[in-house]
Amino acid sequence: MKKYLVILLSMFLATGVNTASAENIPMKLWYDTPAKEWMTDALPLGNGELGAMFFGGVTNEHIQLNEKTLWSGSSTKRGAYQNFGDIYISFTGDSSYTNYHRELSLDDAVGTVSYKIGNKTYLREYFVSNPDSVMIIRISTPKHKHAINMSVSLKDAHKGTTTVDATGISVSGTLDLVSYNGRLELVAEGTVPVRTTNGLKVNGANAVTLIFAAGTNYDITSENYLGFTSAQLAAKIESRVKAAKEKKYTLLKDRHIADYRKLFNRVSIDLDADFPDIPTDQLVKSHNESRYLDALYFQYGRYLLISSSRGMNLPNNLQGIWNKDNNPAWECDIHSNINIQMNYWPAEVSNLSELHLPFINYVAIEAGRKNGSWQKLANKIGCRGWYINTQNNIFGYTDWNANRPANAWYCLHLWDYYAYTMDKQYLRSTAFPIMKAACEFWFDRLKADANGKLVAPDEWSPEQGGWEDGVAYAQQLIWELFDRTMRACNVLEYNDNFTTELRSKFDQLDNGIAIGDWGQIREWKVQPDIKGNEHRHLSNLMALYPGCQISQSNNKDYAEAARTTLISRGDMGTGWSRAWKISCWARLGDGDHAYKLLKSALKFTDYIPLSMDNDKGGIYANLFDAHPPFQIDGNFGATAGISEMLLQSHNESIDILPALPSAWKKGSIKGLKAVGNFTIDIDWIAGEPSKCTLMSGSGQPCKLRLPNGKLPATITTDGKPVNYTVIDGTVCFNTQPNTYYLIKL
Ligand code: FUC
Repeated sequence: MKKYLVILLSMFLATGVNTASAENIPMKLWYDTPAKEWMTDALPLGNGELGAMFFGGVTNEHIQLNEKTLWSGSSTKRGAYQNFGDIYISFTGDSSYTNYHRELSLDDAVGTVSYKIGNKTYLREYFVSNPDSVMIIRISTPKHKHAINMSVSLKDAHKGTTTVDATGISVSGTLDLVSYNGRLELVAEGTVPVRTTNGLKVNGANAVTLIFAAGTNYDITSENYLGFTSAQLAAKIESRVKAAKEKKYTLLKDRHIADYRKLFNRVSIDLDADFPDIPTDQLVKSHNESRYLDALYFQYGRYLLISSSRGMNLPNNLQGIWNKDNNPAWECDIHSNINIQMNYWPAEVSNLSELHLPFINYVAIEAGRKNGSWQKLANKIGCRGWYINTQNNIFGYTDWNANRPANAWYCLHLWDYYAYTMDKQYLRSTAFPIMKAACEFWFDRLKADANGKLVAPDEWSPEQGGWEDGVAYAQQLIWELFDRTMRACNVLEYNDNFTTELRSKFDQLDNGIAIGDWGQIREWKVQPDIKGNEHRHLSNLMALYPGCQISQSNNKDYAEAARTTLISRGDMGTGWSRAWKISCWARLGDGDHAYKLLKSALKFTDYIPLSMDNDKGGIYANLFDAHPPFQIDGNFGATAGISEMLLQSHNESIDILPALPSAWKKGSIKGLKAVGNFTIDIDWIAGEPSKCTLMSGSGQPCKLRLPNGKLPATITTDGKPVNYTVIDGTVCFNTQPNTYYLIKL
């Protein structure tokens, strides 16, 4: 009964575009109390650039704000990602409330808070719109007039200027380099706002709409990272607010939901779980076995990516775009030795390819500069090309340990976008020049060891041990870079001296995989691998995931050694480390062990201080991943890991349900993407696939592998049978572009 009430309530709340249907279980986080802590309880909203965390307090509401480019620092100073400020709303009148409900709907990216005071229901709705570039907060009492009495203020998180006028509050200022501007506009229905010392007040309004816009004059395409003057910036923000003010609230909301659903609705997951009738915080604390939570957590990663990675050519940072501190952990930066890459692991497979571009374009712009900091680093050690250090701000400043192999790692992302979309033009003009420059760096840098093998001198295995030649981390990543660049040369029919050198260097390259005396993949050539070392980084398993050199089908010995290494590393770790291990176990085809890691990643915690302990990781009540503190890579890593359990396509073939855990007996996943621009729906029953639909986007030949060497009963397109051959258990058939294929089992 309760379940249907909840579904009906969400249908009521989701006005407009597309109401949630009764068959679809709502995907939402919900609570029966306001948030206490920013990090563990408040709920995130965002449009890729503008972020907000709402608390949902009844008498005092707090909404903390972020803008993706608000950084202190410059091209010569590290700085940190900053808080933008806070909106505070206080409501006057009776404060004894009942029926409190706070939620974040992943189906429409709208937050709501509702409660009753006396016979009046108070409703608040919150969203950050991508089409209108503003945050909207709507406060109403649906069945009552003149019931809203409130005052609002906007607090700048820096020492800028705040001005209040008849309809809004503006803040502006300058940090080390960038200037910022924000405006909060208040639209009251049934009354007019009155100015107070630090904000605005309304008495007896029927409804209030708050519109917030913010920005900085940052511009990554310009040499000094600044695009325009602060006056131009102010005009831009002003016009955004004005344009939104001219639209009706329902129109703003419909436009937002329609835009969001175009991305979110591409993938649905059903793990045969009912909608739970307990709030999400209790679900996390008490129901670690919940299949609903597994599905919700998968979709939450997609929600967070849509909300933090659009528009601006900058990757989401260690906390996506959500950060309340001016001095956050690790500066909330672009951390290159796992974190920023993990943020993008779900992008292609979970059908959000265009959200990969903010990261890819950032790499292409920075690595493509004539004499930027990335090129200078390489030149300084006598090499062409580019590389980066571990810690990076948004102004090209890069410091802390050299992370030369990260140039290869970044290039895997550049290649993957091509591999999933088959966009040759992108490969030719955006990705290939950057991949080529990274290869040239290594042509100049690699040296021959005593056996004549090419090794990277003086490298580190993040983040442990000393520096030495030919560490597995560097060798495995360079192998993947050379492999992808060879493939790019083939696709583009690129054949010159570079290709010849690449081929020959690739032949001589130490592939970074050596099996050690206790059966492990060796991490170093000189330093010993200690059995039982549970270090969070899996730097000697780059070739298992995200790389593809180690796989069960390619080399069973390597796969077995990877298994031994993973067992030694253990099933705990900081948040992101647990998430990474989900994908590693999935690549080894061990669904139950991958599931064990997923449960380890979903372990409830409310621990906030920074800790490197392996037993402190998990998730908070708001489903943010806890390193601790909050670090968003673990959210994205888990979404990628769940995809990896259900579909893999890194090794020439498309593997259906390669690591299905026994806990997910029945279910379906619809809309995942595979290499070759295939979109795939899979249904399974009793742990076995029952039906699979494949949409070929580019007409590539299809090679399909079903679990346990199973073969299809029929393959049809438009009701007609499709001819296929079976080679070593792999089902092969040709496809036509934009055509569906139905595989019955
Ligand atoms: C790497 C990791 C840490 C942390 C930091 C932001 O240095 O080793 O665990 O995630 O990035």
